[in-house]
Amino acid sequence: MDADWLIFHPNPKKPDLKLPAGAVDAHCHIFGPADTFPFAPERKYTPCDAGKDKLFELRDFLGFERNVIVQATCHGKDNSALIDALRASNGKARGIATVGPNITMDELKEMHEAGVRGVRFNFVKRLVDDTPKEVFLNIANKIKTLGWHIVVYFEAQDLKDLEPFLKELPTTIVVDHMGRPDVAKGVNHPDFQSFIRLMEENKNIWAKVTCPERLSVQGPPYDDVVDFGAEIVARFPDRVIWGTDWPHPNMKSHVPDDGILVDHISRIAPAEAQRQKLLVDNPMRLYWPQK
Ligand code: 0GY
Repeated sequence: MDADWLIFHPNPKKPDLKLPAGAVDAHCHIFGPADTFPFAPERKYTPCDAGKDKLFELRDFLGFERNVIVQATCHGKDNSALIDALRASNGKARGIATVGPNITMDELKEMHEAGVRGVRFNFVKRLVDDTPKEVFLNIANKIKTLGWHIVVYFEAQDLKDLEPFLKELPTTIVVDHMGRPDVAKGVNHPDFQSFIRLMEENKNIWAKVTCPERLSVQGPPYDDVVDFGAEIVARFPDRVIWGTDWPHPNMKSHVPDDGILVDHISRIAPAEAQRQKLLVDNPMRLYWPQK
């Protein structure tokens, strides 16, 4: 593990917020354990172990029923730890994989059978090397045939350059962490308003109203991030999902308490009807659709 790695919170508080029945933690990861699922040689960080058992324990403790596990960049394109967790979850977890240009339809179908429902395209330079847009488009055209969607991770300053590419993607798109706004600039700054406009103009674009701990300048309880999540939830109640981001890769400022993160939901989604959509109806539509 990296010398400055912060291990996830050992004993988070019990949330004050009572989650609706069937709530989904729709953004979380697992790391290793490395002796069973070694980290990828091309990784940009080496985390602590944070395996499926810990994740499922946290799910139950916080009051969630289901997880969506997103392949972490430290595992590169080897999705074995993810698949293993999905298979062990008794149908209570779905996955977002990372795949390369040579992935075959047979491999994708096998992942689908395990519970994968999408791929992630990552544009954050400190996490991954560049992938040509044609490679992503080619993957997009393969996975759309399975009804999967695409999760994209980028930072606010990169949206302008990425927008034409996002418009070419043929599936539902889910943007990680609200497009990572610089919260010091406020909700009215053109960068964040560009993201709002993007969602207004493209009905296939959803947002994860996640990671106040990552975006906050002030730290817990993340007052400076509330307006950002609240604005997106209020404007796009049917296209938002939420997740803990456990085990919180690359946090440097502090170790977030997952119970405090859950309590933050009541500030960005103050109405019960909003929370029902954010935590249950929307993620269920995306990851466990009724046939
Ligand atoms: C997140 C954010 C980060 C890391 C990863 O897959 C990853 O390594 O997503 C980050 O460092 O900002 O969504 O967990």
